[in-house]
Amino acid sequence: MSEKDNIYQQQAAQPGDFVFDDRVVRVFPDMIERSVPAYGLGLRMLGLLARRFVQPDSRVYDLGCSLGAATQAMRQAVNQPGVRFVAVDNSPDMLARCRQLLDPADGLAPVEFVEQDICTVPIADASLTVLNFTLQFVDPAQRLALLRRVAEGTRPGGALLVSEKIRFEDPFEQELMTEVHHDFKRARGYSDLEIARKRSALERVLQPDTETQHFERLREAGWSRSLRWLQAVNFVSYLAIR
Ligand code: GEK
Repeated sequence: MSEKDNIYQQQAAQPGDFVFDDRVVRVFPDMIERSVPAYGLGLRMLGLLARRFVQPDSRVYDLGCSLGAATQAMRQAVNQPGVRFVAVDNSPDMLARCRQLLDPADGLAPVEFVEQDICTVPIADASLTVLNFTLQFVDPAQRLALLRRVAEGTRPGGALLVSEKIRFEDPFEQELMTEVHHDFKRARGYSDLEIARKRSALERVLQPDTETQHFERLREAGWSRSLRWLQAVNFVSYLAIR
């Protein structure tokens, strides 16, 4: 059971840069559910996408897996034979908890846990790779190379799912979507102070791209088709096909 996220409630908490440490791990399910509109819907739909795109005897990568929610949604949906899941995260605390939560003896497809930077992890024989709200934390200068490496390690007909917080080119749209997102967080019980502190903690760590940047980079990285398949306010999910 996840604890309630009150990390930014205490007056003493001076936000440094946001890090995925043990304190975040303990509240993570509550934090992401109350911060990312349609996070749960995206996971439920991911199961359906996995059933469509995962190929027999291939690998499925969950890059920046956190507590393994996307891996688990896909494992529960996929019924193709010989599929192996690879769950990667560079936060030791996250991955340790992920290992505890995913039962390797649950009768579903096997999972390999890898504690590594997703920018260096080998990708091979993939039919589906998921970057569910992770690319936004990668150094912008490394994003293209990462997507290219994933493309090179993906079978023909395989897919990539990239969910991200995005930035809008139009200042009016950017401001409105930011406000609506803050309204969403307020409606889920976060105070104005918590919202402001989290925003400042994420400022240097989470660097959102525009939709144009996403589509152009996916094309340059070798993905033949890409499209937006889900959007809730400024949180968008793209599907790219090899
Ligand atoms: C979910 N996908 O629940 N290498 C490896 N892991 C990284 C890197 C990196 N370079 N940068 C960040 N991470 C999950 C949610 S959370 C999204 C993903 C959020 C990891 C980081 O440690 C964290 O666990 C995850 O990416 C981002 O479907 O907190 O907004």
